[in-house]
Amino acid sequence: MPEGQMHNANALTPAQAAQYWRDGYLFPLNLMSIKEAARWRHTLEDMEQNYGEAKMQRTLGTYKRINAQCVMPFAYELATQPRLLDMIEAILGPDILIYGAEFFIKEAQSEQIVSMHQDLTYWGLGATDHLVTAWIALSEVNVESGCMQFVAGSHANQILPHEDTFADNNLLSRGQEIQVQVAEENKTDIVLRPGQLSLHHGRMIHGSGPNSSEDRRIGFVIRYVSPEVMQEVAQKDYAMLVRGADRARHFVHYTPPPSLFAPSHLALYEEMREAQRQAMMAGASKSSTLYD
Ligand SMILES: O=C(O)CCC(=O)C(=O)O
Repeated sequence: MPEGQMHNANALTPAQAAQYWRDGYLFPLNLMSIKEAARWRHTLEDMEQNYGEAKMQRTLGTYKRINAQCVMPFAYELATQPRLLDMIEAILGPDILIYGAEFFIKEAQSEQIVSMHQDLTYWGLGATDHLVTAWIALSEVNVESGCMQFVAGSHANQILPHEDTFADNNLLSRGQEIQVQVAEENKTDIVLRPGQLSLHHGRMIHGSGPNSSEDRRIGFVIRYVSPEVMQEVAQKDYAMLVRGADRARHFVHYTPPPSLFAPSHLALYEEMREAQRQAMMAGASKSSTLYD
């Protein structure tokens, strides 16, 4: 095994893993230097500047927000850094699939928010414990720029009722908002410097406020699952095996993208999007710009 690929059993200490299971989240974890984070940001922004919208079936916003790992090699690369997978292994065990990866970007001085919600509400994956999200900061992430807020211990709930608001300034696909009041003092601000990350459980109650800073707030977000997770609403679902083995085979596997927006993977992207749309938009009263 090449040196850089060696698994590091100490990526999280047992105490950190226990803290994740107790609180439903863990932060801040150091993944890369500020300089390295700036390099990934540059790769992202270079793609944004050179995107030829006219030639593509979907807006870049859609490709950034849904399954970026399927069409952007650098997103796949970011999501499979050995040190990051070591952290995930400490939570999920040795068999790891990527369910999805996306960029959550709030432009400078923007009103965009994410209402308080639980991720698993509309994914069709049940209320599983075997899904963890890594949220990597590629810019300064603080209260001013609209960091996430988590409610410690809220993953102990099952999936609670949500209401679809479809609000224009809400970054979620249905603008879904949890129907429980969360007291301000129960929210923890997830402040991260570029290159740090947080982990959160699929039932964690969380959201984020507007970005009133002068810079963009950029998060790269990856959802990892272990093989026992299963799609229960859509007819089929897709995931990429990135460590260990998948003996359950609940997901259709696929290979990493060979190049940016490779035709083979754009076709696959459409298949995946259609399958996942069945779960994401089940029972919705309106269509969503992300899943129109
Ligand atoms: O980026 C944000 O502010 C929210 C992201 C989020 O809800 C998530 O990653 O689950």
